[in-house]
Amino acid sequence: MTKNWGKTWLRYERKNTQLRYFKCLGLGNINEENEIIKNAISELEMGLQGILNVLWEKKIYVTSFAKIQEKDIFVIRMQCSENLHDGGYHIWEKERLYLEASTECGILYGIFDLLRMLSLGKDLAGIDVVRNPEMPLRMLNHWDNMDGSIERGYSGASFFFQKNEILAGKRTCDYARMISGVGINAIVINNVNVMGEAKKLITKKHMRKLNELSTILDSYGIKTFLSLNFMSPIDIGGLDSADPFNDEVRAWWKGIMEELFKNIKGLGGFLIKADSEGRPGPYLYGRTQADGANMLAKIIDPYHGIIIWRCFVYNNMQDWRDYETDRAKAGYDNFNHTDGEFLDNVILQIKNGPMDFQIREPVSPLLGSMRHTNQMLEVQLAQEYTGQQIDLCYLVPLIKEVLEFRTYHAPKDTVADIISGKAYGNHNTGIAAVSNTGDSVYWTGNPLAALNLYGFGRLSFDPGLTAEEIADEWIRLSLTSEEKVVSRIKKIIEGSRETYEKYTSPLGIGWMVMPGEHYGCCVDGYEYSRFGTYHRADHLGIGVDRTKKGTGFVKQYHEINCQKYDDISTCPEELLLFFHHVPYTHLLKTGKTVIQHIYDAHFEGVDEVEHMIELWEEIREYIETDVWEEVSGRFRKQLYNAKEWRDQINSYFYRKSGIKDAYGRKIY
Ligand code: GCW
Repeated sequence: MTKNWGKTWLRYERKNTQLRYFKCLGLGNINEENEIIKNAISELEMGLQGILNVLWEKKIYVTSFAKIQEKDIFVIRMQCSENLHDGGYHIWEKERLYLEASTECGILYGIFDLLRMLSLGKDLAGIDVVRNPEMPLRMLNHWDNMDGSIERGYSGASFFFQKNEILAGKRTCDYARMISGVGINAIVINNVNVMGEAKKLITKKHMRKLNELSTILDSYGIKTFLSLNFMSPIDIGGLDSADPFNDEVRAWWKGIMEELFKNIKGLGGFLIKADSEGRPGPYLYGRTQADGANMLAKIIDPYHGIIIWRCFVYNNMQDWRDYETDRAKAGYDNFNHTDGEFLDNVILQIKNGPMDFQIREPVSPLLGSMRHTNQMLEVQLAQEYTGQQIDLCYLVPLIKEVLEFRTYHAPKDTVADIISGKAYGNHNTGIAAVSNTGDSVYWTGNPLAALNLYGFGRLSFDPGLTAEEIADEWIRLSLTSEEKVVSRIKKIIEGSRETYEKYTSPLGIGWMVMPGEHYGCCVDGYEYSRFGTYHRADHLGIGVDRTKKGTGFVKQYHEINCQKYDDISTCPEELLLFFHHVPYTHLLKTGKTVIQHIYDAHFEGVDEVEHMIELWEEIREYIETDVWEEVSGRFRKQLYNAKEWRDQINSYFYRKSGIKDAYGRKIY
């Protein structure tokens, strides 16, 4: 079962470069008893042996910098310096190779980077790099349930929970290694929808095992977070209220938190989904979101705990006949007016788009609009609406688009500036991704989906990396470094997001998926639903009018973006139908009508999947058989899916509009 398990990008395969280094090692003023350092050194040991075939000689360890001997040519030391933030490191070569960091995590990340560079065959001669993580919190959110299932999980069962018990062991270690290897420093282990046994995760019942798990994570510099149920005082505390202003409620939480922080090593804090999709919250008691978050934040402040409060608050009981209410407006409407009310150890977690992880959405207008409130970005690696790890969809380009989006709210105004703390000078900020992992032998079901996990981590550390650089690294570390194969795989991956977009819902309108499961086409699946997810297509046109004259959603953006989206001539065309209702005959900048664009994109999308499959066929002999076959099987399903989407969408809009395809292709 475990052929590839745990290897992914930490394969450490043989490279015949740089042999002159690493004959021995000088450990400077490093505490060798520290668990993170122990793991860092054992990683180095494993890596050097794998990559360079250099054997580790423990006997030449020295414990103080002064005692480093002439022959020690790799020096690791702790050094406080203004240039080095928590997790940052400096690697340079001057006769010897040096690694310096001001924290244990910095040493760990530095070693991972060094091994990555060696694995990639980089020349370390003359190297001099200082690398600091850009985002303070670099987090994965697991939507794992205690029965072992994973909400929106497409990679098998949970490796944190099974049959209502916590799992902690080899797989946890391998996971921790893998994600700390790309700079992840926090994870939420349980689903934001806290149900069943998970409600008891904060009680004594699970404490010992939870500590075992968090201790492993902590030894890789990863903080453990738990999702909380705001109703816990009632559900498990036996109280008759969960009102944040109720003294008994507060006292109850205080007791719970004291126990947790006393007993769980590396506990970072909590993630809360409240007043959202049926999960109750402070609104139930006429309190604000800030009232709810602050009540908990105050209690855990003495332990340096953090409350991450999700902004996914919207009316999920909407009437499709109602053209006034606009779900896209909900995040901003619920939170923006409370700017400045949240305590400093609260972070608002905001999904990248105002709707819900569609293949194309504008950036949430809430990002950056609250100058006096900590914010972090939430993206989704689990491809709920983007192919469910069957269809290939490289998400780094999407995430980068979000990070580079200019909000105009501050002199440094991109989303990356806001969530790294540069825009407003705050420290409690960061980025979180809904994880795409599970107990699959490849971690991510589709072996190629591991690139999204890798890429997310690398970006959270260094958003300046390009999507191409990230893909290149990952392919070489995980699959092959054979040049002609690397270039073919890059071709397959590069445009995969656009390909997916082409054969699914057009021009930013989103949805059109099978209700509930969210895979596969169903054009009207969400058209008459209660979720606020409409395309508003009739025989004349399609799109949601979110302009000033429509729902007014555009007004939530800074004036510059507001104008851009409001004016149909400046609105980016890939988002046209998100912001405007247009006739099918509306002309795009390409000179095509909207309807012709829909037809063309859908035919192209399928052609592109066929091309991906051809490229994958060509490299068969260069890829490990099981990996090749696994991916191949998924490509076949993707092709089937793409054809279904193409034919259903094209037929649907042909039937609605009565307008023929200019090229007379087959439409049903
Ligand atoms: O889109 C919805 C998903 C739910 C998820 C929710 C959320 C965890 O379909 O499965 O619940 O988003 O983000 O809270």
